[in-house]
Amino acid sequence: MKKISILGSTGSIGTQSLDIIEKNPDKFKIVALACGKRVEVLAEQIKKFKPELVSVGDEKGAEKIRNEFPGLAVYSGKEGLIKVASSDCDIVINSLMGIAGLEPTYRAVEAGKDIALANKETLVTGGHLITKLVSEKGVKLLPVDSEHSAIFQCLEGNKGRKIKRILLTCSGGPFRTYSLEDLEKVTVADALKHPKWNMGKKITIDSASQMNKGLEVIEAKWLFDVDVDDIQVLVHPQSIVHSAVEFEDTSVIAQMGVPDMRIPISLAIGYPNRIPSDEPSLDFFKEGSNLTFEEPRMDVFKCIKLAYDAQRQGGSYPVVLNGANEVLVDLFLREKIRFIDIQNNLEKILENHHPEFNLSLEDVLRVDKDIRQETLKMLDL
Ligand code: MN3
Repeated sequence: MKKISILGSTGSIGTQSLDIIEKNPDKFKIVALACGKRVEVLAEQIKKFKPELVSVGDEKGAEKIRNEFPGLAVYSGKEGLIKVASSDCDIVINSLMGIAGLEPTYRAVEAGKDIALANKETLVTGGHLITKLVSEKGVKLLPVDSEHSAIFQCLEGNKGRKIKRILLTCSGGPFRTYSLEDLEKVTVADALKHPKWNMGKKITIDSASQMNKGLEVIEAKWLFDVDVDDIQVLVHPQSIVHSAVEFEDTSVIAQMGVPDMRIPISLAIGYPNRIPSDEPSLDFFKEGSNLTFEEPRMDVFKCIKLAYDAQRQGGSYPVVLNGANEVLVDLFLREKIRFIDIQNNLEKILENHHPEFNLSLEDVLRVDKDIRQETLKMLDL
């Protein structure tokens, strides 16, 4: 029986994780849950999964839960996230959004917990800190991101073998075939329609701008200890090949399946076991019959190139890339800027950045806070 705590239990990954846990009561038990604002959803989860402690985004929400569940340990804010991250569990699923996931991941690893990581921003901003701590503590860092779960699976049984390239697949998002001019006319509603994956708003916009793939390149660099220049992005609109690894002899091993996040979640929380699924198998004569691969168009979708450059330069660049992107995505969702302004502004911000190196956790959080303010100031907002 594995004891599990979830950061972000009411989001897309959180609820799908709970689906799996509910279907496998002999394998998993919930210890702690943390949510942001969806207090009603959390209340339902508490009734069903009976956690020992919970955390809510703010005190107002925490008060509601305390009134409804007297005797339950209820926390809020960052302190609450850290309580859940270091609760009495075997594995923490981190599906928080954005850099808010970094410190809870750090504290969970510090407390000796295995991590099922769905929060890629953790590694984009603090990859150097987390990977070092993970090896010091001897815990497992298990990717939930479908591409990274694929790479992880391709590498199983190949320990110590030299990787020639990682082939990171990318659906291309809803604007895959657009020109720069077309991107100027994109609306929030257009950008929220992802052709293959149903996800939270931030990651859906990141998929539309292809920044999601840029962040995933950096995530893969840290998870698999490779140079970003040994990672090739393959645009693969069918989302059937979830990623692949090429070895020294040019042999390529790929992982395939239907696009369903419950598969990588199951593997991460069930590891080293696979959890049986009653979902239909991949039909090679239907959705698997026409698999295509294209080169990424980095002249149009500049975010991927900006991410490669930021990681090549290192230091505070990836932190700035991530922090400014989070602010710009939020501004786009609130219709304060156009879709194309996300990448245009990011390009400017990274060009003007004066980097710092050897960042501690505190440094990362400070650089992030500063770039958020600077981004708003630059845009007069
Ligand atoms: Mn992904």
